[in-house]
Amino acid sequence: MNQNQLKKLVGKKSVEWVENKMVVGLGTGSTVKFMVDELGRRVKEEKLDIIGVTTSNVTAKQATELGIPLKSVDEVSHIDLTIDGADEISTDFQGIKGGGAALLFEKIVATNSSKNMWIVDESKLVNKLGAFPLPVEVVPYGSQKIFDRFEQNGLNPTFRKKIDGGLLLTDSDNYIIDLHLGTIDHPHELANYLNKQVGVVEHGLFLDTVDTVIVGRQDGPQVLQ
Ligand code: ABF
Repeated sequence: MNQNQLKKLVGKKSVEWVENKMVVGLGTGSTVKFMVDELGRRVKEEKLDIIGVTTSNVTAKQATELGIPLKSVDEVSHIDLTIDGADEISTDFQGIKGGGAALLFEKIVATNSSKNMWIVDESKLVNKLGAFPLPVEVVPYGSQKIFDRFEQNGLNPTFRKKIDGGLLLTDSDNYIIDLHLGTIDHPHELANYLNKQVGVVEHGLFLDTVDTVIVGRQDGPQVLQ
């Protein structure tokens, strides 16, 4: 199976954990797209009675088109399970997310969820985080000062650009600075440093967050807990 088929495999598999009356956080990305497709099928064909809470305009559009009822995170009392993708997952279940520039809303939904599940193809599993550039969402005002400070500290920053070369804006009209670190030896220390930087809104280190990971393997979906 190719990468896309592995993503579809885990996207479908993950929906087995969704039960009637659940409030389900819907992540962002191409793997999640397959999950939402399957969720929409179950809502339509099995009359699955759920509420979706989205993390991006892209997912909201897809879910709406499939007839999945949606509410914002502030309109629900709780989120039973959030299913999302990830860019990297280390052997100790730490993650980097935000390749899709939706990390802020993804982390808001994830931190308000009773359970978090990540669905990935096997290419996302790494021994140590860092090969994937770490996304950091920053307020535009003062972002160049943050960029310069990251550069002085050897964090190899780049501004996330659109195809036309302009700076990408997140759903919250912020910028993304990606840190090209290679390896992250102490992710909790790095997260603490980033959390202290005035102007940093959020970062893509999702630490001590996930409960279950479903990995797309050639011999089928592997459930890790
Ligand atoms: C999303 O899942 C993002 O945080 C991350 O970038 C993405 C992974 O992308 P894909 O599933 O398309 O590989 O939650």
